[in-house]
Amino acid sequence: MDASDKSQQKDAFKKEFIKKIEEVSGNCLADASVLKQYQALAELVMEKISAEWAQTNMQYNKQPTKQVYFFSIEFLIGRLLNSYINNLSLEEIVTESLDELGLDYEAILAQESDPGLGNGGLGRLMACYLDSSAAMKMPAHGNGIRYKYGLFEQRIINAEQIEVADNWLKNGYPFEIRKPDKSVIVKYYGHVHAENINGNLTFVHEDYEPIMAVPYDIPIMGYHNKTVNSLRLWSAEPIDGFDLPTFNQGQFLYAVRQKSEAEAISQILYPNDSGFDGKLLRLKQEYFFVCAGLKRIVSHYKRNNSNSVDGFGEKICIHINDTHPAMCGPELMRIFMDEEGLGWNDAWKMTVASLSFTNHTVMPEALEKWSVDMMSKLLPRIYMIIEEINRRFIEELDLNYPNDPDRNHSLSIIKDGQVHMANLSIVTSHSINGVASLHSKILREETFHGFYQVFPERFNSVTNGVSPRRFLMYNNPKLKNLLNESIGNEWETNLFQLKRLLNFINDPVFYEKYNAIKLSNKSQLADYISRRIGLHVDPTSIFDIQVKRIHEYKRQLLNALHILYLYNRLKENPNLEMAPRTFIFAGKAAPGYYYAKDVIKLINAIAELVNGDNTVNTKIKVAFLANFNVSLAEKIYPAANISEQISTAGKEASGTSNMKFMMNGAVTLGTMDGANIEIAEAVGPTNIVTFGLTSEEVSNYNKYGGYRSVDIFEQDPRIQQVLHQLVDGTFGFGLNFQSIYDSLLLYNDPYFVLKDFNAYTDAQNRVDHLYRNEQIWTKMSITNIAQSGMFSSDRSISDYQREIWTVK
Ligand code: GPU
Repeated sequence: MDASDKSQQKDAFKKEFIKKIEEVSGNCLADASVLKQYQALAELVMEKISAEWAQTNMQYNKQPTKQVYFFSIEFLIGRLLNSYINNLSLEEIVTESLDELGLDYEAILAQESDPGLGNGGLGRLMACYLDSSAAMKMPAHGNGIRYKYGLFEQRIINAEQIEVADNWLKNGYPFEIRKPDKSVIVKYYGHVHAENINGNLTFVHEDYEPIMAVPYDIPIMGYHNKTVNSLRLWSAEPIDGFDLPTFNQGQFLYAVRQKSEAEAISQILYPNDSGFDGKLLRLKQEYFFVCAGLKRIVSHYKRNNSNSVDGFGEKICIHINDTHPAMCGPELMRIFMDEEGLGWNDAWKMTVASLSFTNHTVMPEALEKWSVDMMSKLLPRIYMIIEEINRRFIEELDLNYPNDPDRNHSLSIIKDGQVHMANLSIVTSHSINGVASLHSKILREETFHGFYQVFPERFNSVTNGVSPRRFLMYNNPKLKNLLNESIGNEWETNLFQLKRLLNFINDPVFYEKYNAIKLSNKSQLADYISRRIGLHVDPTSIFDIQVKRIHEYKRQLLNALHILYLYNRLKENPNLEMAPRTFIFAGKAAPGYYYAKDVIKLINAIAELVNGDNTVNTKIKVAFLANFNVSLAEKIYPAANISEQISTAGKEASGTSNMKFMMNGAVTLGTMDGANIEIAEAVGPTNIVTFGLTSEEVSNYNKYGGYRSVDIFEQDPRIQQVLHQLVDGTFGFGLNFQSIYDSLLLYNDPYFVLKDFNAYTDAQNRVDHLYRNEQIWTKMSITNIAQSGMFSSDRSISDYQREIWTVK
């Protein structure tokens, strides 16, 4: 755009903005708080989106194409304002105008609450997939729960995690539209009986407890392409006075209790990541968004299809994100049979054609198994249908594999008083996929091997990906500019084009510019660290970062024990030759996961010890940053040198932070696990540092035994020293880490921390040597960016389109 065009647009924008400020605050610009500035900007942007949103919806209705719906109990979308502004190509107009008005764009953006409607990778993946679908003009929408309280806010007090409720809606949320006219009723409890209506056997659900599901829609905007899809989140409310049997004054308290019981359903996100705890309220949540979402999808489909569900299986893809939405299978069957009058076989064909399932973990404790007793009482009709699905499935198995009761038992959906949700998902879906190639292989060969024998054609693999808009372009603008000036901007819509960077792989001028940007990003993070925790860290030190949920299998403990060992070495020899390092951690532990909370305590205790010791703190520092969330993540990746991806091999289904780090030029220090393996293939062995047991070795130890952690302990004096320090009063706050000590020795170290310790310290030494050669390190770093194209979620979405949803 030419200069006079631009200045006209800016003038128009400023006028609109000042008027909006008056509307939302009743004040003139000079008296409006930053919060009001944010609200005004958000509303203005929302108005601009709405026109394109309506247009996209009209197009989808006019020319019904295949529509995909992601059903997920989590959507970790992060802040949206800056993404919207960039996706609308308004960033220059907005930032320059605000600047000319004397306002601070960054401060305005910081007013937005970061919706914590997810625990970690699983929920963030959904947000990246929505982002990519819109970027690729693909009709795909999200369906989930509008939790009133998102994931707790984490504070660190005396080294410990303290949880504070996350009231993200307290100032209102400008990017959602409440649609009470699209509310639906969800039915719990009651009884089902069969009735003969006009000669047809019909199942009638009576005496149920009705809950109202009210949808809120959030626009999901494509990149510079005018496509706006929808994320629909459901909120639970009591049925309003009209539908409730009229109550007299004596029933008032009952009505109030009803109200809070109804609202409880969408009150809070369960804070467990990769863990199942079998609570009734969670089961209510799972049915809640499944039932409400499907009801709306079916009625919308019928509206565009002469009031018939014919062809639903070919036109509508219901994608279930892990097993939390597994009741989509029986619920679709219920709708097709009880509401649409189809017979079992027709309903079944459409259901299986429509459903696909992604599994996200092989950890046995995460596999959902609901008690038959609970499920049959809460959801009598659904349970009935699951029983029938299972009966028919076992009947078919008997036909194909006669006299094989072991197989029947192992694949049964219902057994030992429990409903196995993964089995239900597999039987009701035409596709089952893992999230990285190793993970999919483990699903086929171990976790779901029995199902793989029966349905080999259903098994697929799609490696996860991440949004290059959020995790490269918008959070690392300096790098984005350097890329544009060096290789043009085609990479913005086709991330594989980053390969062109390989032309600069030996270019000293490029190196210099690149390293200046990395340093400046590190300085920004250093400032943040100093503001938040008062710790001064050196931006020229290696930024060695592990950020993710705290979990035994992710082995933050291995990282922590290595730091303690390095501390011991430096105490012995303060002149030890090494590049100074800053170890940075962030992540939340589930509130009831005591072991993980002890690990947080240990990291903070080590930080206290190291940072306060003048003989070592010029060489190493440790920072634990509280309250890891999407916004903090965006600040961290651009500043990283080392990406710690050190899970016990075979346990991390994919990992996605590994990809976000890589895109920002961090070098992976990792085990051969999840997507690390594919990163290693993409960059080649000289551009990654790998170590440790392979998943096969881990699996063999688990199957056949042969690992004794005490043997390692007895042979390795370094390990003896650090483990003693856990319990001998080394740490302040009177802290003692007996539980960790016991798990490593008494309970034989189930995640092979001691087994991999030596390999990890070797790998850390290699990292130190590589980093000290600036030429080599820069080359490694740039190669990682250049090869990160395949980890764009745009690539994942096109894999799903081609292989699973068969959308053109
Ligand atoms: N994952 Br199951 C979660 O974040 N939460 C869960 O409850 C389950 C899995 C993660 C995997 O641990 C991670 O490896 C993967 O990259 C991510 O899902 C997305 O697939």
